[in-house]
Amino acid sequence: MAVSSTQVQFDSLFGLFTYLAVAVGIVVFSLLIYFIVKYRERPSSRQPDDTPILGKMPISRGHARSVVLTLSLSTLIIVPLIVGSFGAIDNILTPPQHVCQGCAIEVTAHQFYFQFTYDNGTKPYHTRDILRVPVGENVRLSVTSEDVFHDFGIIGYNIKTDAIPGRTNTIWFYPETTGNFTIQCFEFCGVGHYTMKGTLMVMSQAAYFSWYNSTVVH
Ligand SMILES: [Cu+2]
Repeated sequence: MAVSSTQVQFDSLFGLFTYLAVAVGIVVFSLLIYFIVKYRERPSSRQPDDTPILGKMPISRGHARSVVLTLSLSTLIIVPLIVGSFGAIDNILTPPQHVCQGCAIEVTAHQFYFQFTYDNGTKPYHTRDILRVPVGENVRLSVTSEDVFHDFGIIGYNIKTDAIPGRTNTIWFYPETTGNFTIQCFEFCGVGHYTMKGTLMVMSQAAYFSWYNSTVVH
């Protein structure tokens, strides 16, 4: 089930990698088994003609055709993976210019929690480990850090980015379904790293905007 734009994109890319890897694996292991059986040692076996022998010039093999074939097949497999990967990176690193009021949020990492600041200045304290967003809207996060390197990640969304002091990394996503998802720091940042968790709460638009409009700026 689709939960967010990023999850759909990365899952389909992961699927492409997996299917191609399985296809290559089947071909490689089938050939391996076939050749093991075909060229097994028998009483009648003799050395192949091109066996290297000390003191003799090796016979040139001239397998240009298999080189061309191997290179073309590898290229055919690798090109879609490269194009898919760069497409996904480009998509995730190009946030929409305009997001709705309430959909641009700053994420500031601290040892050991994430502080979320909404675009009206709201900075929830008592529920500071909850990131609220509306379903069905593009959401843009500007991620930075106050102290050491952290990494902000949303597990179910297959998305994360580094939180680095003095630098802002921007990511975005489009939540497809309401629900709660785990936020976690993905970079060892000190003794409390394991406690550095939060919850992404994807709310219905009505519930989100009534919460957003009820917030007061501290
Ligand atoms: Cu951390």
